[in-house]
Amino acid sequence: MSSAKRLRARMAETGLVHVMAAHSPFSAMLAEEAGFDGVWASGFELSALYGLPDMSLISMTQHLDMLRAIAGRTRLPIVADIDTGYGNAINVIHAITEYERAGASAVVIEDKTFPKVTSLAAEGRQDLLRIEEFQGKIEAAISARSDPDFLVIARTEALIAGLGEVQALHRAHAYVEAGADMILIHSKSKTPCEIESFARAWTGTLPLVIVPNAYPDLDAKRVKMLGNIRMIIYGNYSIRAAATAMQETFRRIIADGGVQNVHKDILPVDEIFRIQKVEEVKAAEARFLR
Ligand code: SPV
Ligand code: MG
Repeated sequence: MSSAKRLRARMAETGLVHVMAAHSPFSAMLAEEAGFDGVWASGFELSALYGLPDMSLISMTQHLDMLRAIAGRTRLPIVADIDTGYGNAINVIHAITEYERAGASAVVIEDKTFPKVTSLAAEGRQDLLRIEEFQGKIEAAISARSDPDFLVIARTEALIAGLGEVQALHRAHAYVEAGADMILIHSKSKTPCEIESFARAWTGTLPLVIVPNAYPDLDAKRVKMLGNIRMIIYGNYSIRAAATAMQETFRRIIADGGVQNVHKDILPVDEIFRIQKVEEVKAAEARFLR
């Protein structure tokens, strides 16, 4: 069974899948161990990993290379964040071919203009594409996939751009018409009200995807009550968690003048060995090195 088919099956079985952001194979392996249903190859996280803002600065090749590496070390389905699709519908065709081959199970493509500005930035420049043009990009994506289970998720940034619910619903319906498999509705509102209101007003046939980065109070219990959200993407929690731990540890080492105190509060090396699956390599050594 393809990983895309597994992702669809999991969604059908549980009604709601939990997808954790990953910026590396290691973070994806931790997400798998923790019990997530999939990983989000986040543009924000990979940009941050390179020390860059999420503004179409990292290339498709950089993102693909990381996705391929992630796919090599986890069995979890990967939802790829392809931003605006790296250009027009022709770029999208190329991107879908490459992402599918690299091991993605799904892509999320957003209706902003290239180069994009990260969604959560205060007063970010948020220009949206004409609806017809974005419909063309969705149709191009659908036509380019080879596995019919590969998911094309259309993301509208209408709420992010401040255009309101009516425009967001209008765009979402247009993207259903274009053949998308799911609709991602994004919001930077600090409370879940905007997303809950959209979900209640949504009469479209397709299920919704949300990214509760700005509105952390919308937990799975509340999401399930809305009834039409099938995927939660924890969009920047991996890099934020890693950064929290590194900041704290680095500060303490400087303050303490050494590692004598922090060493007991961070993972022992043996635990890193376990996650790296050093045992497998040792077994291969015992068998093959002569
Ligand atoms: C990402 O993780 O790259 C996203 C989610 O697209 S957000 O940064 O909230 O736009
Ligand atoms: Mg992104």
